[in-house]
Amino acid sequence: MPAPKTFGQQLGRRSWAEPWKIKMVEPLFMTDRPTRERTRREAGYNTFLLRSRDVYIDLLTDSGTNAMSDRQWAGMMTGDEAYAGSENFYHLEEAVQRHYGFMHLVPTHQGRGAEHLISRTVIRPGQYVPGNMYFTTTRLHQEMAGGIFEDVIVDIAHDPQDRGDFKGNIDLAKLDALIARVGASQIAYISLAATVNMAGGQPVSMANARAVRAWCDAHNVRLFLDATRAVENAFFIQEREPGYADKRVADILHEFCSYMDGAWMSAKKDSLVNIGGWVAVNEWALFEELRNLVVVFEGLHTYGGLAGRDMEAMAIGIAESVQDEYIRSRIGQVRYLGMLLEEWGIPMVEPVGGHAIFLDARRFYPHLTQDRFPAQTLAAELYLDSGIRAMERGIVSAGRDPKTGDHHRPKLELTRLAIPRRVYTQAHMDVVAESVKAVFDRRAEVRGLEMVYEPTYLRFFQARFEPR
Ligand code: P70
Repeated sequence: MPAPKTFGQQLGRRSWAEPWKIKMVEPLFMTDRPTRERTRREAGYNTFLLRSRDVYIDLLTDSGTNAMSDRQWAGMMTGDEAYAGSENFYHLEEAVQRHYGFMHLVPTHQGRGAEHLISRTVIRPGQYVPGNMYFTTTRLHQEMAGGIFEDVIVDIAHDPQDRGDFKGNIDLAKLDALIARVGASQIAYISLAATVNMAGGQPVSMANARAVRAWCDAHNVRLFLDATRAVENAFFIQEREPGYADKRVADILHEFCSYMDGAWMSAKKDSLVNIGGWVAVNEWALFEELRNLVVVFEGLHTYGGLAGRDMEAMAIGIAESVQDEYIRSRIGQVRYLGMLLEEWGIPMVEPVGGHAIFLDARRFYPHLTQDRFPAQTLAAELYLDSGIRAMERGIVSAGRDPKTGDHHRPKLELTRLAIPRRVYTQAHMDVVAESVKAVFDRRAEVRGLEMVYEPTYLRFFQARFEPR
């Protein structure tokens, strides 16, 4: 047997490790294959309908699944559970002002609460909302407020094999074409997400943010950021964009946000907490509207549906999330898994993005048409093989066109392996990689699924399937 080598040695460099150690552990349980055959059938072949106790390694989402630090847990104990004016609200406000740079903050229970508020206050029915690829809840709230989503992301975002550095960028020619067609007054705002979840966690460059800002100024259109994974986006700018290698991620994030009129946030991702969100803007009049609406749907404007302790954990999590060594190791772990899979020829979105590996189910199962739900099928197969839980991000997630009632047919038919922050180790990544490989090796035997129950809203959460 040749001498074993660490991963770093295999790559001809020194290995690195996470900048934290583990203080508390939570046992995992492995089920056997006959049990998983049953549990996946009972869950209608939909990983959202599995019980977590039947899951081994849970890569359903990086949302709310983060491990908090000892400081965050200590912060939880300082929760000021006053109905109004909680001290923790002011800590959160200060953290958002310092790191994201927005003046006025409205907390919400999570991201979609914030999407609801901003969509309702800024969209007039019939207006367009151009965005760099849709996100499920974002688009639904825009549509429920009467808006019409228009995809203005660069074309390469739809090509899993294009290795562009900034596949999340907005294509300004698409914005020009839209404005020529409908006029500036018919554009509610530009909806910019960084990174872009549905494109594979792909980043937006600083140059693009700056150019979109200039476009917005020229046409008097507002620009709002989905800041859910903007810290991860800042890491890619530091790594890839000329002039940013020597800047701190914290400073890059601040500059990026300075081009925005405001932002909404699902803090359950970047901010290293299990629940929480916010919307923040610079305009006072808009803030007043948001602050007024939050009391109808979420709670008073100093808690927005959260406990004081949740806001404290978020305030501390924000400061931890912008530390360079933390973010490098977070994205490094995603890349480690990506490197193994790439080496073995597994089809996926490249380059690997910030929060997840996105397997390319079209190339994984070339014999299945999109009507056989290849990405849904792949998630069900992975679960059967090892109890690993992934998420469909293809035709099921895309839903139906509200006008025609037909399926949206996204070019990207992906199965996402999202990596929770500070939760799993490199050994878990090895187990995941080997399971993906085992499923890939058996790909020819797979026949696809049929949808037998379809809910009205965000159907992917509760839809049920049967094997073909
Ligand atoms: C995920 C989660 C949430 C999310 C997001 C972006 C870029 C807003 C939100 C909403 C959870 C999820 C949501 C819908 C379908 C599947 C999974 N993404 N913007 O796993 O925030 O969940 O806090 O309401 O990624 O990607 P929230």
